Amino acid sequence: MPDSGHHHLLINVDKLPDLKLPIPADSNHLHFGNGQTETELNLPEGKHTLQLLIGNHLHIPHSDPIISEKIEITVK
Ligand SMILES: [Cu+2]
Repeated sequence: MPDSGHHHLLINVDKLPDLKLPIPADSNHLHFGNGQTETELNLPEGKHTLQLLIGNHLHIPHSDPIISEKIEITVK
C-alpha cells in the first residue's frame, strides 16, 4: 500500500537504526501498528529523548524517511 505507514516512537535512541531495514521492536522502539496517535509512557526520572519515525506495513522507513526532530524531556 503506497503512502501508508505507522508511527514508531524511538526512546533514548542515540543512533538511528538502518533506515533500509525493519525498525527493531523493543523497549526503545515502540510500534503503533493500529494507527495510534497517542500513548502513555512510564519512564524513570531523568532525561530522555523521543523521536518519531514512520515505517510502512513491514516497519521499514519510506525511501524518503519521515522522521521528526528528536526532543529531550526531563521526567521528575
Ligand atoms: Cu512498525
